[in-house]
Amino acid sequence: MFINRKILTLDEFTIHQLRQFPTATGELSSLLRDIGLAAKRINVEVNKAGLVDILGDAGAVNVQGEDVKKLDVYANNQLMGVLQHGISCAGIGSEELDDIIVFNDDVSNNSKYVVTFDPLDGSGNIDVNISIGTIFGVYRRITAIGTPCEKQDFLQPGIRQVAAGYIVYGSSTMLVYATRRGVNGFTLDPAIGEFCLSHPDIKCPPSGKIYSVNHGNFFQYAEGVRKYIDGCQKKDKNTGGPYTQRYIGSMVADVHRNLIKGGIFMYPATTDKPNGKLRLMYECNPFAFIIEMAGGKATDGKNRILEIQPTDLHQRSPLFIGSSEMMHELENYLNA
Ligand code: P6P
Repeated sequence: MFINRKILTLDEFTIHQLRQFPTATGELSSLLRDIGLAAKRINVEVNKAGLVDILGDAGAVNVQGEDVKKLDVYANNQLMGVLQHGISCAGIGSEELDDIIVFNDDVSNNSKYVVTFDPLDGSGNIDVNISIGTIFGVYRRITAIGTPCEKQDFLQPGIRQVAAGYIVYGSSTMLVYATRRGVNGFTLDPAIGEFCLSHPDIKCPPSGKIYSVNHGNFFQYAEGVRKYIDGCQKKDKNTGGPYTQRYIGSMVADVHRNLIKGGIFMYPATTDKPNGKLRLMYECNPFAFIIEMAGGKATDGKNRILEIQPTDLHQRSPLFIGSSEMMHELENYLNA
């Protein structure tokens, strides 16, 4: 009987990684598997979202007599649940919650990591069936093991992440995560209910032909940004233009495409949003870690995203992220 050992599930992959580091405790591998479990549960509900008229919208009671929750609340609860009942996480910071959640039980207090996440980014796109995603970042806590985690464990620069990743609920459901050993992508096989290694050792192409930005805000952008966007639209000696413009309005889908194909994604500061729209801790930092581990770059227009010292769990940051050569082209315009 032929057993296809080439297809590694997420569990097999993380255990294989663990075997290469005999001194590792396995906590990070266990945490990543926990997130994978939550992602599978979220995926089931996201795929049913189109049936909300039948199954009932948030606040309704479904046929099983359960309260139907908004999908992002459901996603938040799934992630919080698996992490609280795992062995690797002392607490979480979520886009859905005003403050951090300190799990404060014996097992959690003895855990090494804290996790920030946006449980369902782009959830406004659910009712028009556009891809959405979950984004997460993992930090090693700086307070003493054995004590409840604290806010300072979360407000660390993104360079202190030990892992980061996302799940994109699209034409297929993919989980991509980065550690300092590289970036790997796993596609959910519904037949066996497992994430299977489909994109090993992802590298962001150093250049590409795609630029992603909301043109509706064009006249609110700084002059250097507007000049770069012009350069993307025409043959320009300072850019590889003309490029193709692709903007889904769902960051996980846009950045995932540019990670695989090469490209640049921009959410600049605008006059309405002088600090940009995207959140540093659970949108910009995780993607900046992933893109840098894949060979790309991420800045706020001036500073490397991963070196920004956070002061608030929900602070926003402008974001420019993507292929290294395209980011270099952009910097020539921003620094002109
Ligand atoms: P705009 C979704 O709401 C989100 O946070 C990101 O996923 C997406 O890239 C961005 O906002 C879109 O914002 O202002 O262009 O609609």
